[in-house]
Parts: sequence; C-alpha cells; structure tokens
Amino acid sequence: MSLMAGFAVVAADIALGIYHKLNTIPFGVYGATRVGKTTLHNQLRTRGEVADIKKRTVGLQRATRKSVKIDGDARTLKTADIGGESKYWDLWKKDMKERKVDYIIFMIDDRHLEQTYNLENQLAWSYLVDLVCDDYWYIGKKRKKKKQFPKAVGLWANKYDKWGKKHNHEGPIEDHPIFQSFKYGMQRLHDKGIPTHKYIVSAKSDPEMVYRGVMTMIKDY
Ligand SMILES: Nc1nc2c(ncn2[C@@H]2O[C@H](COP(=O)(O)OP(=O)(O)O)[C@@H](O)[C@H]2O)c(=O)[nH]1
Ligand SMILES: [Mg+2]
Repeated sequence: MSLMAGFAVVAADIALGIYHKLNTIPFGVYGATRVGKTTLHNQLRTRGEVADIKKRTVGLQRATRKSVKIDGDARTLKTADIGGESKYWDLWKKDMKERKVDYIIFMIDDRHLEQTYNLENQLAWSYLVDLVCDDYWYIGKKRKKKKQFPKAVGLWANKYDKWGKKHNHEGPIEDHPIFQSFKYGMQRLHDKGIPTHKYIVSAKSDPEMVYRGVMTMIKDY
C-alpha cells in the first residue's frame, strides 16, 4: 500500500471513531419494577460492581450519555432511567417517542419462575409489545413513521448470578425456560419485522456481559 493510501485508511478510521463517539444511539430500558433497570444504568455509567439499590425509581429521569467500549470499539449511547411500576408505564411511551429510541432493552428477572402466580414480568412485556407494535402513537391519531419503530428489542434476563445454577439449562440460551412465557410477544414483534435479542446478564456484577450485549445489539441489528 502506498503511503498516501495508508494515510487515507488511518484518517478514515479516526473519522469513524470520532463519528461513533459523537453520534449517540438512543436506547430505551424498560421492564417491571425491581428487575434491575437502575442497576443497568449505573453499570453503563461506571463499569464494575454496582452497589445495591434500595430506592425505587420515580417517574422519568433525564437521559444521559454512556460510553461503551469493548475490544477497542467504542460507541456512545443515551438512556433515561424510568420507574417500573405500572403507573409509570405511559412514560415508556413518552421516552420512546420523544427520544426516538432505536434499541429497546426489556429487562426481566426470575420472579415468574420462582412464583408462577407472579405475572409482573409478563404483564409489563405485553404492555411493551402492544406499544411497540401499535401503528399509532395515540389511538386514532398520528400514525407512526417507519423509523419510529425500534431496530431491535432485547429481552434481557437479569440476575443470572442468582438463578443460573438453580435453573441450569443445557443447549443454546435462546431456548432457556426463562424466556418461555415471552414467546408470543416475540412472535408479534417478528411479525412486525422487529428482531428480538434474547440475552442473559448479571447487571450488578458482570460488566463484561452487559457491555457485550449492548455492542451486539448495535452491531447485529
Ligand atoms: N443478584 C442480583 N441482584 C441484582 C442484579 N441487578 C439488580 N439487582 C438487585 O435487584 C434490586 C432491584 O434493582 P434496581 O436496579 O433498583 O431495579 P429497577 O427497579 O428495575 O430499577 C436491587 O436490590 C439490585 O441490587 C443482578 O444482576 N443480580
Ligand atoms: Mg429503578
């Protein structure tokens, strides 16, 4: 390669790096209360072990930038922390709409495996799927444009450190029973042309898994 061509390649590489740093990718993080959404935000803010969170998140917090670096690749994303109680679910819509969220991480934990009568994860999920699949932002009013649908929805099962051993599973994680109850919603998203990303994490203690998951969503979808 000539020196000039080599220089052009390096310059293009640097330009791409700067672009990735400045261009913030809007991520939305939703899910039932206490699944670990605030923990995930803190993990993205400061990599490492996240302190136990006692306080409940109230309403919609301001969106902030987070940078994700893995294998020498760096991206900047923006997320806003929102409460998971059902009274805040309409704020998921506000967040999705106003920030034009490109990627959604929907968090669940193992509560539906522990207590089969506990339907909090499933109820929050069907609310989200309805919201995403709806062609309108408000019933009968403004129709969503194509780019207002997310590029992908991640279904992330959190607290793996807690339930991984007990619900041990051989074979690909996509087939893990923790995802079983969410199949119908995933099918509905697929029918709409929106891919889903099943993933398992320990947001509190395993930054590697979290960062890798985010990068995979950005790169693969
Ligand atoms: N064992 C375990 N606990 C977690 C994990 N992530 C979050 N938690 C705990 O779950 C509880 C709820 O977390 P929080 O982030 O407040 O959930 P949010 O309501 O969805 O924002 C807190 O006690 C966290 O420390 C995890 O990966 N493993
Ligand atoms: Mg929270």
